[in-house]
Amino acid sequence: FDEQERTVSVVGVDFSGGQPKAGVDQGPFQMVQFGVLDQIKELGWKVNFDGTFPNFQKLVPTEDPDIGRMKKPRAVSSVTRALADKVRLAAQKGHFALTLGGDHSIAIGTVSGTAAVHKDLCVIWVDAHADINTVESTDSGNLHGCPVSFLMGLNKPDVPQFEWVQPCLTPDRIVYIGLRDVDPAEKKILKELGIKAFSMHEVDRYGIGKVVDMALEHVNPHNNRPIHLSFDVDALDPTVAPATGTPVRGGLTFREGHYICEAIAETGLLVAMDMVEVNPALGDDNGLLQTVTVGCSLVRCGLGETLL
Ligand code: Z70
Ligand code: MN
Ligand code: MN
Ligand code: MN
Repeated sequence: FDEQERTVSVVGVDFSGGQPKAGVDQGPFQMVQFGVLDQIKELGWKVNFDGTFPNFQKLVPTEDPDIGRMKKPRAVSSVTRALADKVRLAAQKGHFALTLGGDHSIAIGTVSGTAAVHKDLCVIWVDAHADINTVESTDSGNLHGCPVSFLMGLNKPDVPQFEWVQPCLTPDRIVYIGLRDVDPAEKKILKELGIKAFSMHEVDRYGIGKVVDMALEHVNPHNNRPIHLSFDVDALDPTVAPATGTPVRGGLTFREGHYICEAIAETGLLVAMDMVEVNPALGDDNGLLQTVTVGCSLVRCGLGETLL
């Protein structure tokens, strides 16, 4: 990024319709209230923030019955579609696109938006979950468990509500870090498509430094692809980030999470980041503060904050 381009466009997505628990739509308010925008400015970025709230809630239809197994398909579709436009416009201006969620279904929009501009985009998906269920394979029907299947065009025939989504990800251009709660049907998809995943087992075995090296080498072998980092806060251990909808024990430590963001920022290739699944309504006050704090500091690391 040159001087002129060091602008970050921040989009707050007050949306929870990709999963059943209320409160995750308050994640962006909480991170903004905690001061994430000023913190980013202190790192030397110009911040472009559309602070109008409700930002996306207003797109949620009052009637949204299930379609097949999918829950709230119209809400997820219209919110992610509008979000994709916002992120695309930010990326077209050469801005870093930072999206504060909201549940992880919103990545249908964020990755669509960056991929429309950065043709050779690769994605690093940091999560306890693979979020690659198809509309057929999902047991829960919660669309935050499905965004990757839409981005890869795995739902055939097209679901009419999501026909606007251009398949923009190939199996070699996504890599996972932090997995530990993957559905059997998802394991099958990952195997069949040969998608690289570093679960917590690999983090234990190789250490986070080596895992991030291997992940980058896999998804970005020539160090020339723009990177989109989609960070689900539930990748972190629940002792570090308790205020999230689906905490799973045995996750990334505070430092492992930060190391991932630092090392990816260091490549100079990061063009977009999502920070999702921060749910201030879950857990006690301390857990809330801890989770919002860690969400903000992961964002700062993604934007280049270093220890020295
Ligand atoms: C499960 C599903 C999921 C986040 C839960 C869980 C998906 N595989 N993702 N929490 N962030 O419902 O499809
Ligand atoms: Mn997720
Ligand atoms: Mn998750
Ligand atoms: Mn389509």
